[in-house]
Amino acid sequence: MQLSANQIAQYEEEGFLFCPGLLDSQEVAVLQEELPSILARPGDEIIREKEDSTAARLAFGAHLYSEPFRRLSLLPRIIQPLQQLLGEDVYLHQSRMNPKEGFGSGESWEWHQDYSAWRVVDGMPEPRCVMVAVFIDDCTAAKSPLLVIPRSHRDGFLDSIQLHNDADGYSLYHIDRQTFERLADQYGIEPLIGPAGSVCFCHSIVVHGSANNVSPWRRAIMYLIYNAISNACTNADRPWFQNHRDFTPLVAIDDESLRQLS
Ligand SMILES: O=C(O)CCC(=O)C(=O)O
Repeated sequence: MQLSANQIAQYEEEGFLFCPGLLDSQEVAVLQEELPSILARPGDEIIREKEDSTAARLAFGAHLYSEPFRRLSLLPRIIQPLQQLLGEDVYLHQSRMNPKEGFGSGESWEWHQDYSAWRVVDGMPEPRCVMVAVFIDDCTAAKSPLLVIPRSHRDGFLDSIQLHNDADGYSLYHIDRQTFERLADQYGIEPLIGPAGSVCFCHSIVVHGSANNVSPWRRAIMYLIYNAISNACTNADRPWFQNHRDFTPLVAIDDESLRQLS
């Protein structure tokens, strides 16, 4: 899939590009069916919610141990737009599934720029990477959607960050209250809402966060983080599932590959 000049301009202007229904219902069903076995894994790659250890908060690296998610990460519908947006080949720096379980188990996320941890911890030189949010479930207003501050990438990398130990083994750098208020007043806040299979290409320094999911429904999003090859990380402190060290340029697979698993 090639993005149009208008779509590229929109990404650059707003800091994100939302593509509703990029995956069809067969592809979504394959991914949804795979999810429970990923969340049930016993390893450190699964981070649990603090208040409910039966609920997963994040599942890192699923594209490395799940065939459906491996294929998802290599679809031309995803890889080609990234090559356009970044102007070069990409590798996958990190993937994380956020299942955002219902009944309040899926807790909130402080306002942050994803790039902070990659820069401070992983040594990523520039914010030349894209966070691709793939909706595994419908994301509605009731299910605590991802909230973004459009255009906030224009303020660059914010040094007003504070370390917040979010869960065992996972740190989040969130922005301070004053900066958040200024950005929200200036640019507003937008919820990312759409059916399962929608995909959002987000700039890595767009400020975002989310509230507790108090609905009874799960709201899973798979975040695939692609980095420009020339921007590879220099630190290897974090484990394989948070900071991938294979900088080989990704080659897209057949666009039917995920659907073929249904
Ligand atoms: O999916 C969400 O609710 C927020 C997750 C998030 O902000 C992140 O993983 O960086």
